Amino acid sequence: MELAVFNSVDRDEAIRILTPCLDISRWVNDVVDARPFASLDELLARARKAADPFTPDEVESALAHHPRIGERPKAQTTEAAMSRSEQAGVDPGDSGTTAALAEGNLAYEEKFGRVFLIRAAGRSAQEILGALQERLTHTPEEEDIIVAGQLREIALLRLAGLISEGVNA
Ligand code: 2AL
Repeated sequence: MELAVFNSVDRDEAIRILTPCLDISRWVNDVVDARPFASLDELLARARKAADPFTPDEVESALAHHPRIGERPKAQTTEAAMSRSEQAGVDPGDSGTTAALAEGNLAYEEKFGRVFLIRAAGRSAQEILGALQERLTHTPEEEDIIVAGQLREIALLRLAGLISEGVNA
């Protein structure tokens, strides 16, 4: 969608467009109400600013929308399609890596009480597994910072993938 279109759709439609990037209504409303944007850079800068910091409750609720790495969501929603495409580097046919990821996910959930979250786009399954094993050694406080950063990265990549500058920008 071109930025000019995003700038001009009604508020409800703009909310509907942004929500699959990051389902935190404070963030969505902040970005939607800052329209119109003169450039994609300006939109992304605002989106980044509104995503820093998150409250712990915001992180919690946003994480509920992210499936585990290695478990590609099957739903026909924009959000599920984005997650599937982000996990393109994880081959479900590679049973060894899939099993190691499943085991790591479980260990992470037991230690930190929430799903392991990583920006998967552009990362191979081996890289993700390495990051998971490294992050298992962290303290909860260290992980709080990393998880918020990964949520931001995922949201901004999704947004940049949805909105283009357009020919007249
Ligand atoms: C995800 C997801 O859905 N997209 C992404 O980049 N990472 N999930 C996750 N548990 O890290």
